[in-house]
Amino acid sequence: MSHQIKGVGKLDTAYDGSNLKIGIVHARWNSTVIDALIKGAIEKLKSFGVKESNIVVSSVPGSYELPFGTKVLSESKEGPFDALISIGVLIKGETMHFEYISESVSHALMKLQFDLNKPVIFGLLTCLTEEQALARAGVVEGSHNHGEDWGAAAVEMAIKHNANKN
Ligand code: DLZ
Repeated sequence: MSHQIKGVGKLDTAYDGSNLKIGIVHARWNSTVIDALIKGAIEKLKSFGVKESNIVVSSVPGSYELPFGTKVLSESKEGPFDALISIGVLIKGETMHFEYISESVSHALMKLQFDLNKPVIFGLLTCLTEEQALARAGVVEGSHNHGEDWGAAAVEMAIKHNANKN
């Protein structure tokens, strides 16, 4: 038996993402880590057949702006989107209000998906150090890129949600 510790695990089915439109909203703080996470998410979306032209990427200053930035993109003329991915990196050492931002952004993103009635994938890394953040973005040799999980989660949740609407 193989043990999967990190990542979204084995998917139930080979999802077809070729008709999906996905919005990615990312913060610009900690850009090395952010760039790697976005790349991982986009590569995974494309591996499910999501067309590059159907992936819209938009940025906000910092993670605190993610919930509102995600709402703005979702309601913009760029949509409608089947799912959104909100990506940010909070590093405790760099912010006195780490706990406040982490908690409020987590709650706001959870609530947003019910308000929008569409999946909003939680791509917020909350790390104690920059090394941890780099290791969660696949930047460190042999480490796992969580952005890939978020891409896979977006496709799975979009397809499950769309099937429920029809
Ligand atoms: C202010 C701040 C700090 C200190 N650290 C981070 C961080 O590690 N990651 C991040 O995404 N954003 C950080 N910010 C910016 C806030 O999220 C926000 O952009 C500002 O407080 C303006 O509302």
